[in-house]
Amino acid sequence: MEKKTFKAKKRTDYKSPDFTVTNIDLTFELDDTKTKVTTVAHYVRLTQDKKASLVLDGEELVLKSVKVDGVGAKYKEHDNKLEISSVPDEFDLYIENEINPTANTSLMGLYKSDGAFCTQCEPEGFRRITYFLDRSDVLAKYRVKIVGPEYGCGVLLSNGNLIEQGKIKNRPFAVWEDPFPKPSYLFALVAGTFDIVEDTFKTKSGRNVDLKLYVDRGAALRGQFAMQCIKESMKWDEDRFNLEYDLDNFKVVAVDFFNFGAMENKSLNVFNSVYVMVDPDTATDTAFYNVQSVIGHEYFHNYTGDRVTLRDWFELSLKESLTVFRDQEFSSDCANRALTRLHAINVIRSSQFAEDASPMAHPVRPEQVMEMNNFYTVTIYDKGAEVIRMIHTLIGEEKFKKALSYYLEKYDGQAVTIEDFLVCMEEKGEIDLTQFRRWYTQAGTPNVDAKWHYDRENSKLVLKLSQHTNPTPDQSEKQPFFMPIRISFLDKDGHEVRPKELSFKDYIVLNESEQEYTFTLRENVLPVLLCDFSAPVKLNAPYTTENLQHMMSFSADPFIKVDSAVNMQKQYVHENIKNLKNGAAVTDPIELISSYRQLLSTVDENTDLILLNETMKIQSVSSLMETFDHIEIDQLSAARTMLVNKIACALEKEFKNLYSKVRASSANYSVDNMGRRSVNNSALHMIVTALCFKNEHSKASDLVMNHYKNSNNMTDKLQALTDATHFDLACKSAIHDDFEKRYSNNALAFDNFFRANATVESYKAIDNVKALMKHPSYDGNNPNRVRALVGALALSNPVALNDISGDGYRLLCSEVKRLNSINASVAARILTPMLSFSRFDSQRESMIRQELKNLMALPNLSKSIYEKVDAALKER
Ligand code: B3K
Ligand code: ZN
Repeated sequence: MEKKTFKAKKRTDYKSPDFTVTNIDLTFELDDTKTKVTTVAHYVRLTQDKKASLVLDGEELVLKSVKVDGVGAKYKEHDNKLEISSVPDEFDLYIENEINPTANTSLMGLYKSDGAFCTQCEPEGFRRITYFLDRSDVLAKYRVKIVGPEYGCGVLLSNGNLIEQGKIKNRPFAVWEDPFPKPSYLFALVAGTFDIVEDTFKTKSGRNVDLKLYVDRGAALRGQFAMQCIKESMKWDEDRFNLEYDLDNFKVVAVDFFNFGAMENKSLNVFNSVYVMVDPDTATDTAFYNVQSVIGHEYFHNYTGDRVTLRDWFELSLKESLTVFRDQEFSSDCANRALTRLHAINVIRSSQFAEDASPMAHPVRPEQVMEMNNFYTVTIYDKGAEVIRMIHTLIGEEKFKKALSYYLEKYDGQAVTIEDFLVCMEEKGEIDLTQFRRWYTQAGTPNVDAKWHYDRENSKLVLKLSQHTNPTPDQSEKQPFFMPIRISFLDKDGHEVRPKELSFKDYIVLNESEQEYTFTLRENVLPVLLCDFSAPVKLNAPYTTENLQHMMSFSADPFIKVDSAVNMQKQYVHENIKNLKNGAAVTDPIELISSYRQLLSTVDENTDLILLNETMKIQSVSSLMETFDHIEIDQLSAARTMLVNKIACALEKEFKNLYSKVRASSANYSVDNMGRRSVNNSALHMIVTALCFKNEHSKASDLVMNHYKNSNNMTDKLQALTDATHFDLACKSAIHDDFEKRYSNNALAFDNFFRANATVESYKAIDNVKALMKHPSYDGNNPNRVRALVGALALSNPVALNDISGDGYRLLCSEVKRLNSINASVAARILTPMLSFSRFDSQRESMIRQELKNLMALPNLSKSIYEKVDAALKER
């Protein structure tokens, strides 16, 4: 059989469109299997070439009729295009076609989600609705008429303002008009029966905005928190960036079948229900925190994305990184700054560094793309947000705000590029970002090495920094990056001292391969580097354990505090992997234990519990993996387990004390309660770890059972469920039974059950996943279920996935194969960890290669999977 290949598009091949559309009138006659779509759009020729034909995009459409200015037109349908030749310079194009929402399992275009009609058009879903210039630089005004299905329908929604509604032959209809021109990827339609949570928001200029949140019937109470978050987001964007909402209504719909988190369609955001539906009984504190962040993110897109949009998809980071930066600032201001920053750093150091080290490594602005859905990545979103944060650090808050307003005003209603944004930042930020632009063009994680010594004669501390970035598959040579390194100094008493060289700022710039800096200081002052993780790099500094302890105790910077503990953990793990291999005695983490003991002994009502919890957390296997080029997964997990056991046993008394002392005041979510519960649950986990290590399983089981019984919220229940499952305690079956009874009819709550079982750190997880795929509450077509079960094994359980039997790989690939024809985006996402086989031993490498080759041979292989597997197999 001929090998299937797909061609990549290149960023530099961008061509402005030959035609544009000024207005589009869409009519939908909804039907489960035969929805009729009628389009009348006004096209205008932009190119000088009078002979150029109009070429439109379309996929899976049944074309019925095409008319140019009311007259049947000459056209050709080929390769997902509709080509209409000899068109005038300006004309109305009439198209009638049919689509089948029920058969659409890809969840792109118009599909049915649990009875409701719903659309997802970003990036290229609109072409699955009708033939169109489905590209982000064609901005048109939309008028949308929706005629409900014959069997009736609660609400009919689209973007903008409702201008008419009524009945046509017993079928309800509604007409919506969006006054803002937009690209097709921001179009949305939702039709179904929902409960509605209603509220209003008064903007700073005094306009009332009508807010509506549409949720599953009977679930309105679980939407209350999300509604609060909408209002909070609107207020925050006014206060921090002076951005006022621009329409009289804002609608959010929660749906159960959704490929990712949510979508920022103009004034009609569509959300995965997981980021809307929360109450203390069914959702964890983390879920509440995430709802706030995602509601904020989509709302903030109204300016950064919708009002100013993208020229083409290579520019995706323009809207995503800026909006992630904005949502992080929102969570920092409205929830907790340290927690938000530490989470963001963790995403970079575990997932993004892994992506940079993988065959799919790409710059924040990629140069070539085969399937755009593969590029909604941690590099484009999260590393991109770190790049925006560096600009913010370099120019400061005031200039950043000025530059952002300038950018949004200058390009309002336009489709622009990262370059346009950077020019605004340069102009209003009074900075030259020429070299800084390498962050957008070079993939890979920079390694920064630091050295220092004290020059007594001149009373100077001399700091030497050097940077080096390893090649990535797309680029063999890397030029030095321009980055701010935030720095502070601690004297031996733990006081912060400031040299005169840093009187106006708290960072130095590293922009060469090697650089030297001098600071006028007394002797015995410790440089504290990369405060707040001021650049997305791997820092290698010769800190002694004593230095790390000192920074952990005295630095005022939450990241430095936590990172000092993390560095001690890493030192221990690295050292003991060596010891394990050489048959040498395993060392004890004495210093780490004494630092933790010290920390725990000072806990009182003034302690920042969120920070305490983050400092005490033992790094996950996934984050530890990113501190190695070559991964020895069994040794790594063994060394990590030893570390947890030793800390748990040494500090059992302290954890018991903490467990009884720190409790949340109620089941409700608040940042304070989240901090309390996180410490209480971590303490429980450590006590259970110590008891199991000492073979006192029944004591552990009693403790966990009590924790479960006494819990009045999902956060605590989930901790008990997870510990019972992971330690295989006697109480496991009682807890499982109760959890199933309570939650198996609440899909989102029950995803926790799938996740807890899929993340057992051993072969057991593979058996669990296989068994639970047959559970009555499991639905292999729903992306949330797939992510909670197979996705959790793939993305959150490297130990089981990489089990030496190869069964983890086989299980994952059989799911990828099944999903290839149902929902290729989800399939390609969960396959990601298998691409980096060259970092593993040869036995695992050859098993993975074989599985990937089998996928490659699939006759109906999707472009999404082809792109990733091809990159992985050709790398070496
Ligand atoms: N812009 C959407 C993501 C669309 C993903 C398409 N594969 C949500 C967001 O980032 O806000
Ligand atoms: Zn976004």
